[in-house]
Amino acid sequence: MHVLVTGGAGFIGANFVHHTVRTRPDVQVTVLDALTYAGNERSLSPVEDKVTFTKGDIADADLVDALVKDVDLVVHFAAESHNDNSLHDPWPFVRTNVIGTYQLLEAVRRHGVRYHHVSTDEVYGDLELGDPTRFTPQTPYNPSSPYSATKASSDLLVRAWVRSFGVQATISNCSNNYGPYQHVEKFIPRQITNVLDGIRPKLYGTGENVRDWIHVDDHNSAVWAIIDRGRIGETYLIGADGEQDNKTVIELILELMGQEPKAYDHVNDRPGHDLRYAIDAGKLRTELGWEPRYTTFRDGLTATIDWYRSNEAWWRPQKGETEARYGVLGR
Ligand code: NAD
Ligand code: TDX
Repeated sequence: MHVLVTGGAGFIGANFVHHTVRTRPDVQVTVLDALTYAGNERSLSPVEDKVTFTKGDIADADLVDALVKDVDLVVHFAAESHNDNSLHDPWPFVRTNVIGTYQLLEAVRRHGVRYHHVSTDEVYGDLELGDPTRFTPQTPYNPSSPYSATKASSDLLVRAWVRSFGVQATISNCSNNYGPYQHVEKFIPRQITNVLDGIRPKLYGTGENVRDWIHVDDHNSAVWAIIDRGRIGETYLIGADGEQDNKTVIELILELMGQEPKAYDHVNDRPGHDLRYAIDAGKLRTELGWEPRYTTFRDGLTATIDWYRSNEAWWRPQKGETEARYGVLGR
């Protein structure tokens, strides 16, 4: 099997490539990635002799067509992925997440190629604190930010291409990922690298917002379960019962890094900040028999802290520019 991985130099895509090389030596991997500020070719260095890398844009119809015609499967991770950036400048989100997905769908339609679409639980909006409700595949779409609205748009394009054109596609909507190779703009790596730099971690607003954390390797094993055994046209929600509020996560990072757990600052809240996400992954577990391997957040977080400690050369070049961007936002 030959798979085209879009966004394979980003956080989850690079981990997907590592996972695939490790667990499926028979699969040939080609990566298409534009190497935006969020992409990092060095994330693929450990597997560079096993992967073909093309630098390019998923919105480039000719390039996408030329790559898609030679593969059996497209797994689509490429996106503009950061909510804060989407509030500042939504256009790259519309271009990559909507138009880029459109170009991929047209190419897989032309060439009859199987397609898996990687999306987010944020398409469902948010939930109240303390509400027993969790997102299911039946939850109505209700995105809050330009980022989540463009991801919702892309999901709906996929559904329409399945129904109207018979495209062989599946969709997954996953909760918040953590693990190695995540850009330092995101919550967990930002705080770890702040502590390593002697900067106090930054908590948005009151910090009562809840995210449902899953280790990136569990996300990727679920994506493969869906590719292997998922039903065409179906949506699968991916989550590992990992709800934590942001305040608890920051305090845990500080504790695990040997600091005083209250040594953080409250900063300006994110406009429209979603309160709580929570995934019911029952369909994935019962229908496809998937189970997460990282069930203790504390252990997964400890390993992630160790990774950032040991890989300063990977994250250091991003850090100054990222904090400068946050400085402008007052966060
Ligand atoms: P990321 O920002 O770390 O990586 C995105 C990658 O896409 C980068 O390598 C970037 O260079 C590439 N890219 C951006 N625009 C491109 C374009 N026009 N053409 C080609 N490549 C382009 O993102 P991530 O966190 O790895 O997220 C990957 C996917 O998973 C996204 O679709 C995101 O919506 C989804 N997702 C992420 C999370 C999470 O917690 N991070 C959770 C659920 C779903
Ligand atoms: O410095 C910070 N302080 C803080 O309190 C940052 C960067 C974030 N936060 C809060 C905001 C959120 O409640 O932490 C939480 C997580 O923030 P992000 O890492 O920006 O993630 P989120 O907005 O929840 O979106 C993530 O999960 C869903 C990914 O970035 C998306 O790509 C994915 O779709």
